[in-house]
Amino acid sequence: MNIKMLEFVPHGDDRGQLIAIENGKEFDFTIQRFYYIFKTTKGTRRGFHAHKSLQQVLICICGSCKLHFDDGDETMEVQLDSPDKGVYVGNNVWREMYDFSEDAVLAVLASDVYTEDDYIRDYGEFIKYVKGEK
Ligand code: T46
Repeated sequence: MNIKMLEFVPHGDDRGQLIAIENGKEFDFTIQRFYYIFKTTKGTRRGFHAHKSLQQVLICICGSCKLHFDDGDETMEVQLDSPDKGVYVGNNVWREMYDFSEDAVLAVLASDVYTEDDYIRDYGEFIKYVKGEK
């Protein structure tokens, strides 16, 4: 599956921790967009789509959440519960985000600007898309 767990090394001292992410260091794409999901409603499940081209890195910078991934052949569950942990999500991966803690802030670094045309929001269509492409 086009998913990779990432660990960021904090610069820590007696004042606290700092994590820096620079283009070309932790993953291959150039960051074109940053967005974050917060104040999620209790019990909510988001996502339910795949991207045709977009690559992203997801980091739960506060609190925790879980992620469900599906590439049409296999599924995978990931828990993000620390700001030094991230997950790279390549294209053609169905994703759902769930079990957000009340304080969760899910930050996302993306390889491109927002384009609705890049989304596949219907699971049946996604399966046809990936099966046709493989
Ligand atoms: C993803 C997961 C992890 C924008 O206008 N600009 C943006 O950059 C984004 C990401 C969203 N939007 C608008 C589109 C919708 O009207 O914000 C609204 C909520 O977006 P969406 O329902 O797609 O949110 P999620 O949480 O289901 O999915 C988001 C990203 O869209 C998606 O790329 O991988 O987070």
